[in-house]
Amino acid sequence: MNDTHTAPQTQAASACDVERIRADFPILKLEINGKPLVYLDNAASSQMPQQVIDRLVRYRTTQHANVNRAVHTLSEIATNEFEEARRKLQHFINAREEREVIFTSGTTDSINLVMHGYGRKFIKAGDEIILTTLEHHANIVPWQMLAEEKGATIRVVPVNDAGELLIDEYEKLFNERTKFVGVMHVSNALGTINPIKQMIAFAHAHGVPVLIDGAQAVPHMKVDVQDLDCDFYAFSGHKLCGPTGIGILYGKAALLERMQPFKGGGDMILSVTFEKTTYNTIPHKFEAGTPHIAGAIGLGAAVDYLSEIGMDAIAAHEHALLDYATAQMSQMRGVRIIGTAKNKAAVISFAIDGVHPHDIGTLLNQDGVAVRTGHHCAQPVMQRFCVPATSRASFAFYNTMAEVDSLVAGIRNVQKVFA
Ligand code: C6P
Repeated sequence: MNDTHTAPQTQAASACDVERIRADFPILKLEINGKPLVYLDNAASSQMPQQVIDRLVRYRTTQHANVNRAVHTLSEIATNEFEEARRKLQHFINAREEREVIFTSGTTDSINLVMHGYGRKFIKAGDEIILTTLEHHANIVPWQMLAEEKGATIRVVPVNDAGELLIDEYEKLFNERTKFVGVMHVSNALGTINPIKQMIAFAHAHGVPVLIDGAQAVPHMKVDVQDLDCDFYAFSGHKLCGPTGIGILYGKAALLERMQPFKGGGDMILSVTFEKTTYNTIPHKFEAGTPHIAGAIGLGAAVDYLSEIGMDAIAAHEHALLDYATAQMSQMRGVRIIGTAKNKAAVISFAIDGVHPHDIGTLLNQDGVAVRTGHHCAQPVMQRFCVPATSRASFAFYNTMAEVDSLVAGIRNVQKVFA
């Protein structure tokens, strides 16, 4: 290891008090293959603190019933807790109204809701939808399905060699046929933070609504949907220290009201006859069937937990981890970082000369270091950088500088094995 890179004691790290935070996460005490777990796969799914686990247990053991359906005490408690969770999420992203917050099963479900609810109603033959090269498949495939159904066209914003969107090219794509923009806030494959506020303003100047895939942003920085002025914003609970199977779609009320429901069934109706059904008000119009009540309540507890630490402190600590890891890895001969945008979140995709990414992942796992290897559900990004796959270390606020050292030591070991 280069001796100049000793783990810095950043102010942010102390603001985050990482050792105290780590004590909240039982899973971080695990050993894998006889080594302390170094969990660097947070972009895939983050871990859950005891506070969220306890909240789920309390719900399961003392509060569970179906919501919005009965007058008995438990049903009232469950309904109140479920709606309280919605308010917590509203405040977390600074939505204007709680009815703008829809519980879904995750980012994928949220984007599909917009495709079915907005896209199928308002996108017509000949219309154009702008996406970017960086998008996760969740923000590509639904739009391709729509384009095929309607005879619409998808236009794609290119990226430079650093993995930054070419904003001039984005602006050139707009014309009178442009009817929708879908763009991710932070790239899961490269870590690029996209200039979405600027992109949203440009789209709005052309009367075009914008959906933001915020799956990799909300866990790592303060997101204010009113300040961004986005029309839709999607994210998942399980990347946010919450449960799997729960997520959020934020949508501006005026748009949600004009949209058609995505799924039909109980709870999303006002009245049903065989002649005609009238739909419930938002957000319930989009929440057919029994929701993931525990998931919503658990996610509410997760955002309480994160808010207590503070999203600015989280962002600062993760940035310090990114800088420290980047400084070390960029000096390692035979190691290439893919994605070197100036504005990045704490994700490092990398390749090691002569070693398949899956071998990297397997050998790192032997050292207890969990990274993801593969195309990260972003195959167009892999094609753009001419790689079949990458290895990806993705950090969270509970990671330490010492864990970065373990990653770097693991990479050296991989190089030794394949020398
Ligand atoms: N990315 C990763 O390892 P779901 O599965 O619906 O919770 O999230 C899908 C999704 C959508 N957009 C972005 C930017 C994402 O990163 C993800 C999930 C994981 O990168 C699993 S592929």
